[in-house]
Amino acid sequence: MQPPIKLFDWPASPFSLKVRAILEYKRLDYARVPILAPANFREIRRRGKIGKAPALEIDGRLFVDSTDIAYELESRFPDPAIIPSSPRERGVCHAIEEWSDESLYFVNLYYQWSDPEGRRMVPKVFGSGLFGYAAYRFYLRRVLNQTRGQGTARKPPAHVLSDLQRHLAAIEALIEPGPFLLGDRPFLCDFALIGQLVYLRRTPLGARQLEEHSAIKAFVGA
Ligand SMILES: N[C@@H](CCC(=O)N[C@@H](CS)C(=O)NCC(=O)O)C(=O)O
Repeated sequence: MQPPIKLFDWPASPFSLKVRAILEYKRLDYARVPILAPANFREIRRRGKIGKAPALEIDGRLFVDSTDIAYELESRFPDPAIIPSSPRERGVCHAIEEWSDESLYFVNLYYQWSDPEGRRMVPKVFGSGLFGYAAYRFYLRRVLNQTRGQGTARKPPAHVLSDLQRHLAAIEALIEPGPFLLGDRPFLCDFALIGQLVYLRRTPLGARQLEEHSAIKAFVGA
């Protein structure tokens, strides 16, 4: 019998998307707990310590950070595997996952939260109530600080665009011959990258850039 699983979920987050895709690939039942509801928001900040989404509760134990969540799920539910068995493929999978989570993510954040076209979409996600407005202001400040601190939001728009185009060219090369990054089965690196690409595709500029990459569009749809 599978133990109960609860996903503290920010539906739009690329990391939540990554974890949901893994849970579904492993055919696990889980309940989604929206973190933007006030009580859940407080609970995740109190129990998760790092205050980020997603977090996953299994059997009453809470795991934070999508990478740690993925490894925990792999150790409890190894079939189908999301970590390659060969050491070299494991290394490549880890490097691509980290690049996707820690580098590509900031370019995507920029196109959602800093770029004027993307920023206009954000308040709708938080709803119209007072809590939604306060949460929007809180996260706007936080995300702008993060993208400036990391460096992406300090670059002029043309510079960020050339970063994005370099990333997309690399992704296109990495998914050849496909259908997945390491061959015929998806691994953790695929779930991480697909989460980021779905997030990017929701932004106006990201969607336009992806139009020029039919192989990437097919990969995201795969
Ligand atoms: N490395 C973390 C990143 C998680 C993350 O940055 N989540 C964002 C949502 S996309 C978040 O909770 N941001 C709010 C914050 O930084 O306080 C993971 O893989 O789970």
